[in-house]
Amino acid sequence: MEPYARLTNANGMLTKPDQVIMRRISDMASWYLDVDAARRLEAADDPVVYEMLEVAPPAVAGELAFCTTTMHPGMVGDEYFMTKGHFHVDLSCAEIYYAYSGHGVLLAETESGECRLVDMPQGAVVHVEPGWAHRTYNVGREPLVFLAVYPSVAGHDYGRIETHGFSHTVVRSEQGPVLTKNPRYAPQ
Ligand code: S6P
Ligand code: ZN
Repeated sequence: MEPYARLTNANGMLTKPDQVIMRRISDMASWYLDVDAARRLEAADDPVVYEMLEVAPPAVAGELAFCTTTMHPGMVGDEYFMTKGHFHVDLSCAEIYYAYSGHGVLLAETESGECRLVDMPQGAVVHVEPGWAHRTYNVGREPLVFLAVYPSVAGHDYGRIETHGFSHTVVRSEQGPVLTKNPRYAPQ
């Protein structure tokens, strides 16, 4: 029996997605610390930041969905290219990430603003606990590809991140990627 889908080696994308979503700088320019730098990138060539390929069975209890994310390397000012980040609509839903190639970090945060940074080098398996919002940064020079597996009933709540932000974000430093406070964070 053939596998349901394959991660192709060149770019790590699933071979048979139900849904493909591409996010460019213009989809989230105002989410970066340096909005002017993001707008300049948008005006230049509006680069693709990441692509998501999802296999989504019906949203019924017990079912699992999975998704590969391919994040391109890049910076907006000193901040690494990042995903939008989300809470699951059903806060009881956890998630597992597997880092297939490249080097990322995962920023996870609770509703009360407790914040954790998890290293995601190639081969890492990361458990996103129920109730934690999560966002990924590509902190390497190559594309970052990771697989996410989550209950198909989880749902994705981007609105709360758009309105409140994360309390911290991840920027380049001489010591490597570090957390810095988000001055626009609005506690929930
Ligand atoms: C889904 C999982 C990932 C993200 C993807 C893009 O629960 O966390 O597949 O969807 O990495 O991030 P975002 O925040 O734009 O959905
Ligand atoms: Zn998720």
